Amino acid sequence: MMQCMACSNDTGPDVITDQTPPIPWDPIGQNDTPPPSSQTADAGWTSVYADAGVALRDAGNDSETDVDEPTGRLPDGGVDCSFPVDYDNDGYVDHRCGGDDCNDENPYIHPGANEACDNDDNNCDGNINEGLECWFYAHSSTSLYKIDPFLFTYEYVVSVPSLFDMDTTPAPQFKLYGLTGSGWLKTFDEDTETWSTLDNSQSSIGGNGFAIDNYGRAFVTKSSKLYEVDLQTGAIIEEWDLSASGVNVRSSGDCVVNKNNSFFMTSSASPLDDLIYVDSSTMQAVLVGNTGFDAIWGLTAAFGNLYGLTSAGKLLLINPDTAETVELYDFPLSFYGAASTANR
Ligand SMILES: [Ca+2]
Ligand SMILES: [Ca+2]
Ligand SMILES: [Ca+2]
Ligand SMILES: [Ca+2]
Repeated sequence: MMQCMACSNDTGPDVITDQTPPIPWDPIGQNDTPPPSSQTADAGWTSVYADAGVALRDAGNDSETDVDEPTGRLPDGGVDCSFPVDYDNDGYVDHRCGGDDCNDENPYIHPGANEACDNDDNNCDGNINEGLECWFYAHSSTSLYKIDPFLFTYEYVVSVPSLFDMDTTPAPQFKLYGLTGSGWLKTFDEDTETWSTLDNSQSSIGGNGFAIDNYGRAFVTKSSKLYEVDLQTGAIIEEWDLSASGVNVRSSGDCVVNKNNSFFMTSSASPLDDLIYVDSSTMQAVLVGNTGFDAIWGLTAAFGNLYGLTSAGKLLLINPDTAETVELYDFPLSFYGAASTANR
């Protein structure tokens, strides 16, 4: 049931479920009066009440009245620098109040923190992801690239041998394998930047999606079929018809295994690509949802995110729980496939 925040006759439980700030504002200079029950902060939401010019916040539990705990936040979201503001309690003062915490809303961001591959300047030195290699492999029909999904840069590495898709074995080996359309598996030597063909004459599935899970098991998708294959010989170990799950599946270009060892694939059974999850214990396909994008031919699990790459060059960020997808960048490339990173 929807809670009514503004109802004057609200005598219900002292809980609200949305995060709209309380109204009306308790004027500065008045005593710190406990707010009406309908305006008490829900858990996790910072209530801001004025008392003698100082912003205060609720102790955090929904049913409590506010506590005289200065936060340095003003009703309009601005900062009150009349005292050293360390809003996120990481020991560093907000940069807007003369400190050197470049993000005082996040306790994991402060000087001395470890830089990580993400969209943040984690150590507040003014640079994002400095000193790190934050890229994954993706390829077109002819070329292998390193794609940085945070800075949106790409670097040509070497040509590819007619690959339909590729993936990497888990760390620490982290070896790149390519799936060709006609023959079978290729491996890539990073030191010499050369491809070699495995002795894999036993199989020629000709699939278009290829993924290696966190235990080194290799999978190929083709139409509604999912195969587990031997990574050295290409021989089919087992195969499943995913349409037996009652879900209309038609592999549209790739499959991927994320850091939780969860298997996803894109499917072109709908006008725009669906995201399909395959339960590895039952091998049942589950429709997560529609991505709203066409021709997602590459999927990669990288740095905790699930990325899609389209034949039109789009880099997509896909929510694996909902299939909600946003376009991050439009590269002047045509992606055929992508590989996950050692840090999936
Ligand atoms: Ca801080
Ligand atoms: Ca911080
Ligand atoms: Ca930095
Ligand atoms: Ca970073």
